[in-house]
Amino acid sequence: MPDLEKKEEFAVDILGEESLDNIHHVNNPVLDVPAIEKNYLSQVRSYSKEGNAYVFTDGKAKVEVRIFSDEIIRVRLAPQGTFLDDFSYAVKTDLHLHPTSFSLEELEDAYLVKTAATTCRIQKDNFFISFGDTKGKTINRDHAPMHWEESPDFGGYYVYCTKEAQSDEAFFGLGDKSTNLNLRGRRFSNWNSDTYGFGFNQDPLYKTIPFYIGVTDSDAYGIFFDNTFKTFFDFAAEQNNQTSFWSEGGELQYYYIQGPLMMDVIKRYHELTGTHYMPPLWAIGYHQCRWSYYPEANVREVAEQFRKRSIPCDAIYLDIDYMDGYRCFTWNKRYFPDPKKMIADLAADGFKTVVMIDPGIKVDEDYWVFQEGKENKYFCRRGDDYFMEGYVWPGRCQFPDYTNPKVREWWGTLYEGLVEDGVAGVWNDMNEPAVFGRGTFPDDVRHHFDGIRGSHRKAHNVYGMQMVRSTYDGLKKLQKNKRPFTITRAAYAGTQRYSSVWTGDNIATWEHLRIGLLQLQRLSMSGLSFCGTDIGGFTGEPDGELYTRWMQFGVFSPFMRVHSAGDTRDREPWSFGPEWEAICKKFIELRYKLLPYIYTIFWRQHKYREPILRPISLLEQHKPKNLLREEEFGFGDQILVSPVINPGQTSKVVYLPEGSWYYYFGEKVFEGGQEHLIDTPLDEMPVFVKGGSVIPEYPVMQYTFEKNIDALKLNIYYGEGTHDSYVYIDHGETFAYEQSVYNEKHFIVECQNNVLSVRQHIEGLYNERFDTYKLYFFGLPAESKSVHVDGDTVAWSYDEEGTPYISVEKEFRKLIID
Ligand code: MIG
Repeated sequence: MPDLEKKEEFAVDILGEESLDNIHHVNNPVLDVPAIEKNYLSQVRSYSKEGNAYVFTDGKAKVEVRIFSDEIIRVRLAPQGTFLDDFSYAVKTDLHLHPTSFSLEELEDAYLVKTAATTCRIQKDNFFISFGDTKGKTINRDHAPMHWEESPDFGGYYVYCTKEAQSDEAFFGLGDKSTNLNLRGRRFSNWNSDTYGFGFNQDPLYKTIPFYIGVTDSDAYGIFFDNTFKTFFDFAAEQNNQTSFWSEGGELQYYYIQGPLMMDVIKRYHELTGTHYMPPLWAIGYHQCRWSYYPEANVREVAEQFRKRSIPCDAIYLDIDYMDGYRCFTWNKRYFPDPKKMIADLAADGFKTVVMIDPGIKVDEDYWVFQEGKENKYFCRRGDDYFMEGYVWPGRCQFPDYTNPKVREWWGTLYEGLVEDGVAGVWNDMNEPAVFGRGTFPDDVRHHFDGIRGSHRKAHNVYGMQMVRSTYDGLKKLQKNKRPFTITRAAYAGTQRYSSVWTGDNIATWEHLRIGLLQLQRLSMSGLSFCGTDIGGFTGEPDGELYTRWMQFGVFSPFMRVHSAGDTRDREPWSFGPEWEAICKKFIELRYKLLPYIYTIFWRQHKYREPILRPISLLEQHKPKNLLREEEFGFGDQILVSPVINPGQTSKVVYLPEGSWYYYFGEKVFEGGQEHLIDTPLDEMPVFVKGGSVIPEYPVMQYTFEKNIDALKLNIYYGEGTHDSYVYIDHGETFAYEQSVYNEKHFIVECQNNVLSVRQHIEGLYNERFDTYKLYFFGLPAESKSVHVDGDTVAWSYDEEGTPYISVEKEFRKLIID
């Protein structure tokens, strides 16, 4: 409370005796305003139960501990006792999470909130919060009570959480960071930024995924700090024994996600934030992009070359130059006089057309998009109500406020013309948002934030996500329930529900090939499985070797697209001469052979929440050394690759997880659980198939659905033990799979004492056109002689390479080779 006497003294002091009469005007008792400093929770004084949550208080501040499931618990802090709106762009709105049971137990020194799997302990005397299993083991604990500091310029608080870092703990996650997989010893910030030609360790980049996983060999847990303001993470960098995260505003709100395996944590993170829907099949083929292919003759020429050279390709991209003066949703009629015809011709030849759309709308009174946006007040405004204006490609622009649901709805309808023209997919760029000169919007820009309101400080990191969300929703309606294909550069946690992503403007260097390898694994662990790099490097000039090695990595990138900046030399697969072309072709063909496998791992991602790329740490966290491996990764469950990322490399040490592994380009089988030296000739790369797998394979096609499949080829690899494999098939286009119109085949392969058996279970309502499987067997013991399928004996056939195969009805139940 201000001390009035003191105040008077103070006034007399600085103003002199005569101004005492005016004391009530000098109403600024500076000395009595509490200093701005960090405040910490003190002691727990009481608690109350509110539905699935308990709210603890130290008398003033409140902490809510809400139970989402047995393994997911959310903690929120209200420094003055009032929580902010419970709203999130990241978390799914249709969450179906429930704990099986939970209870509160009061001990002398603590409260225990217990679920069937997790114990959250709130220490009474200091408000430390910790998490552990139900047997008393602590997995993650506070190093300091949650704290905050008033933010006088903006209101609200800087909010902080500091946890202990164990000496052997490694950290993973955070989206697109261009650094080592293990984040330990580093500090990061999240503020979506247009970072052309970014470097190793540069931070922040384009995306904000405030989710990390802490791992020791025995336990993993996740922390999802769902805060859209500029956030910071320190992984035992400043203090070797502490991990902190904090924000410049908003609420200290985080989800603790229990393991014990990294895979469990990632799946549960997907439960909260969703997965990517099944992409249209063509979206996982090979894509050719360039800034920019124009005019029309150039686009047609590139497409023709692909077909002439028999190099498969499913999509061709039009970058900004297709527009009329960079006005979104228009065509430059000089370059593209009849876009509808061009797109139809390309489609007849098996090419989908994807076009760029940016957020900046040209300030031009004669331009319908600008007119509509202006009339309906859809553009962002500054603190003092001026329109937010800035320069981007079209010149002076205004920017839609995608955090307004009405604006999202409107933006979605703008694609009508492009969809009518036959455009199949949309590429959203510059949505950090990027503004020339100043980088991004100033902080005072106001946003609707779905009715909750906020300045750009709060909306910045979700701007791109909300843009691509509206693109996705719009396309879904316009394309009559066909699955949209969208790609975005900026993202916030949960963006996977609406879009694929790419890593932005990388450089044509070997270092960047490595950065891409790290980024894609990290994105995949952070919920954004459908990700890719600009193969070959966006800026700079790759030589044939770098381009080709990058193409090889591209086969095992969930999104496979070559892209390059306008001022670089040609980047088509044939641009580096016939030798490199032949290798690139071989590898693009490999992508097409693997399509049914890749499609299946997208299904596993969508339905079972499994990340597509799996670093070794994720496959085998129980071996401490594996937490540091970063070049090998699982591409789905059955294929392991280790891209070649150095020039002139003729061999490479590759760690293979437990099990047996078949080298894809030869006969050799390697024992897992150890490292091997693998030859890396230019036309091969370390690719291995796990013993016991069933890998579906399509014949090479020039584009998806070019040919009908008469019989599905399944490659079966002998491997001791019992192994599960899946093959997912649907018609590749609509959301009918949500009504079970798909076919999921589950194969259980058992190999023991030279006997191999395969059982099959089929689920779903889709019936493929083919009736038979051709089963090819690899690594069969010499003793294997006869084949019995559902009781009948079947005769062996052999292909040109001598590989034994049989044809069986696709409904077969059980097969034994002994
Ligand atoms: O200011 O549209 O990252 O992929 O080719 C550059 C032109 C804008 C940046 C994207 C890049 C794209 C380029 N864009």
